[in-house]
Parts: sequence; structure tokens; C-alpha cells
Amino acid sequence: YGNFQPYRTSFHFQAHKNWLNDPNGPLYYKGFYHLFYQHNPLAPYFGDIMVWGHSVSQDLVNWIQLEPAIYPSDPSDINSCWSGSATILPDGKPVMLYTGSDTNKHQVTVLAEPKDASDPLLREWVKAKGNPVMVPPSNVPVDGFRDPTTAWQGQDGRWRVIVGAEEKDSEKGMAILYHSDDFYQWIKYPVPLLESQITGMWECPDFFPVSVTGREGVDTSVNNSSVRHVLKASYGGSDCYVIGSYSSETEIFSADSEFTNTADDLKYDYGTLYASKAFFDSAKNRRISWGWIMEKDSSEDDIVKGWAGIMGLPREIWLGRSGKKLMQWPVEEINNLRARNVSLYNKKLESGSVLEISGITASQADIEVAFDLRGLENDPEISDLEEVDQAALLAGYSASVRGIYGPFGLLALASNDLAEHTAIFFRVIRRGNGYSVVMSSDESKSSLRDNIEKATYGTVLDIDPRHEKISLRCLIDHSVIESFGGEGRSVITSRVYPKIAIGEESRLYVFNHGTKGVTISSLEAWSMRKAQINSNAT
Ligand code: DQQ
Repeated sequence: YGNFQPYRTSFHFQAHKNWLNDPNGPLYYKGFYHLFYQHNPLAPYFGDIMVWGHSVSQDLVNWIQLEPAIYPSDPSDINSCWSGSATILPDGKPVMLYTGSDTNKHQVTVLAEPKDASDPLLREWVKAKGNPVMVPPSNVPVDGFRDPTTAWQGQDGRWRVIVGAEEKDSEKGMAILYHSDDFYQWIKYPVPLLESQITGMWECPDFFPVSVTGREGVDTSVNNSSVRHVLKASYGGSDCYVIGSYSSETEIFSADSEFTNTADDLKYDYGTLYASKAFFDSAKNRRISWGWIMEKDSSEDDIVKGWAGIMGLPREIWLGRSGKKLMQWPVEEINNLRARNVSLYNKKLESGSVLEISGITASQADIEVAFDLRGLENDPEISDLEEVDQAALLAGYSASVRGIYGPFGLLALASNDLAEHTAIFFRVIRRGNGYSVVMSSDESKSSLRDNIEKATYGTVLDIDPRHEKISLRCLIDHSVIESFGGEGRSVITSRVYPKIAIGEESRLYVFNHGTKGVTISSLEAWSMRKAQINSNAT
């Protein structure tokens, strides 16, 4: 490759070079957003000695890379500094709790503080004298104890934090709860905040309140009748979550649903996104979540590229109106990159149509499209829409399965002859007495190259197409497509590696392979400008 870098992204966060995985300790401080991340500064693969890469931004779009902020230096983290989170103390100073791999490669919790809190760039961090501040409890293996969350204060003023863990010789995953009066001395609470018998290790748990009244975010210690709590756990390659009620007095988090380790789990993203972490942005009163999008090519490919791993776009995250699911949307700052724009209104897409959306840079674009099927009610063929079971649903995630209404949607990162494309699409299905919409991303034709994982992903969107338009926003960035369905009700991220549909050779189409026509009520597409991301390598 060398300078030929068709898969390098233009507005997704990535390291200047080498390996990146989980986001760590995101925070806003003195006018700067900070993003730390798991980084191997020496090679484009996960390393024996992992450090915290560090970048800062004033707009969440353009990033300046600084020197690694936290790196092995003490017996408690000498073998790696793994994931962890930031807490902003009441005096405004941030503190980090993170996973150290100690001299024996046991996983312990380590505390670090800024050396100079007056430095808005928070360049230097000092480790606490009393490290480690937590060690694996006796029922937990020494390599199954990691990823402390942002801490929160209960009604009694005491600090709480959870750490991801698994139980020895079992499939139990859990969030172990700790208490502290001074943030340095942590005492394990006798029962975990939550556990599940069948998930295995919970990595990168996250626990935060969401407002029941709207989109605004709340700080992590807020707890009153107008919030509910979210617990997210990463396992089986996905970020799964439950919503529930939490009281710091009883120390009980009662969740509305369970982690099932099946397709029924609620997920942040039904495609590729892992180890995400949210923080409260006090500058704009919103909660923002970052997640890691891993590579789907081979490690040999990563060596040739010289880098591996990108971050998903920072997403605003809030509780949907139903109170049952989270909503996500790219932070508004991303829109500042929108440039050349084309649009289309009230266009009927007959069965079998494939329409090119020209006039934008299709490899670096933002598209918002809405399909209107509200005439469906009076359609005689409506009774033919099959009620689908789980197996049929899975089959329906493939764009080659033709239905009545659907598949219709976008063909992104497509070649001229369509030999390469990633289909992001919808289909209408019958569910119980009503109708529902399946949203999918089919990567099976995404590349003519071999040795790449090409998946088909899907999920059911809570949309009744008789009453609501079906909307899709896709952010396409060379080798990644983040698709937000139903105004942010579900997200599917695809990591793809086209061979010919690269750069200026890439095309964008809107298509309808269903037997019935559908109407595009609106489509707007923008070329995206390139953001400045960590190009000033240190
Ligand atoms: N990645 C970190 C761990 C975490 C895992 C190591 C999740 O702390 O459990 O890089 O991707």
C-alpha cells in the first residue's frame, strides 16, 4: 500500500498509525474534548504492552494527537494499561480508574490523576501511591476483572463504581460494585449490581442515567424520578444493554429485561461496534457515546495498511419516547463537514429499480432518505406479507431475498457494474396484528476481495409503516458505513473493503427489489469534507 490507502477514513477517528481498540475515559475539560484509547504504538496489532493513546478536540470532529497519556510504569500496570473511565470530581478535576495488568499479569484497578490540572490538554498523569485500588475478588479469575466505569455519587455522598467480571469456572458475567468515601479506598459491595448466568465475561460495562423527559443528557450521579438507568455490557462481540431503575439507598438496580446472550438482546449497534463508553458533555448537556469499530480484514492486511481499528462517530444517546429503547444520532458537529448536496423529492421507485445518486463523492458522504409507504393500509396484497419467525428474519437480512415491500434502500460503496456494493435496506413484515420493518445491512457483495469477513446484519425497527415514514441516515466513509434507522432507533455499522468501488470509482444507488413500488418522500445527500484527524503525528 504505502501511500495507497483506500480504506483510511476521512471523518472517523483513528490513530495516525498502528493499533487502536476501545475508547477510554472520554471527557470534556476546560474547552477540550479528550479521547483516550487502547493503543499499541509499535505495531498495527494488539500488543503485549498497551497504552492509552490521547487526542484532543474542540469540536468532536477535528482531533490533535498528543503523546500517550497513560502507559505502563508501576508494578500495578507494568504489563499494560487496559480500559477504564474518567470521573469528574465535584471540584472539577478528572480522575481515571483503569485496568492494570500487574507484574503477575493479574488484572487490577489503577488510579491516575492529572499532574497539572491547570493544563487543559491534561498531558501528564500521575499514578496514585496506593495502587492498585482494587484486586480480583476470590470468586473471580485473575484475568476476568476489568474495565471500571465512571464513578457516581449516591444520595449518601459515597462513591460507587462497577467493574466488569466473570465468575470462576462458570458462564456468569457480572458488574461488581465498589464503594468509596475518598475515591482511593474502595470496598467491594457484597452483591454485584447485576449479573447474568449465560453471557460470560462482561467487558467495558457502562452505567448511567437517562432522562425520561427528553433528549438532554444528565450527569452520571444524577438520580431522581425523572431518570432511568442504563447498564451496558460488552460480550459476544456486541454492546448489549438493559434499562432499569436504580436506587443508591437499597443499592438495587432492577432491570426491565435480561441479558439473554441471544438475538433478543437490545444492542447499541446491530453490526460492528464494541466496548463503547459514554460520557456527559457538560458543554452541551448531552450524553455522548464512543465505540470501537474493529477490522474485518486479516491481520496481514493490517500490517500492510500500517494501522487497524477506528472509532465510531461520537453519538448522542438518549432514552426513546417508549422508554424501552435507547436512541442514537451522530453529534450535530458532524454536519459541519457536509459539502456538496443533491436532493430528490416524491420519487416513485418502481419494482426492480436501481437509481444512481450522482453529484456527490459517494465514498465520503452523508445521506438521509425517507420512504413513504403510508398508503399500505389499503393495499390488497397486504395480507400476503408473511409473518416471520426468527429463521425467516435472518434470511431476510440478505438483500437477495425478494419480498413484496422490500428490500428497498441504498447500495453504498458500489462499483459501476454493481459487482461490489453494500446494501442497507428495509423490508416490511407482518408482526402480530400490525406491521413492522426490518432494517438490514448486507455485506456479502461488499468486496471482490477474499479473506474478509462479510456479514449480513439486521434488526426489527419499531415502525408501523402505515403511520410513519421509514427513514435512514447513512454515513459512508471509505471502509465504514454507519446506518441509523428510524431517526436513530437502531444502528447498524458495516466495515467493508471494496476492491474497485474506492475513491472516485465509488457509486451510490437507491434501489427497490420488492415486487411493489415504494415512494421516496425525500432524499438528501452530501459529500463530506475531510476532517483533520491525528495527522500531526507525534
Ligand atoms: N479491551 C481492553 C480490555 C477490555 C477489552 C484491552 C474490550 O480492558 O476488556 O485492550 O475490548
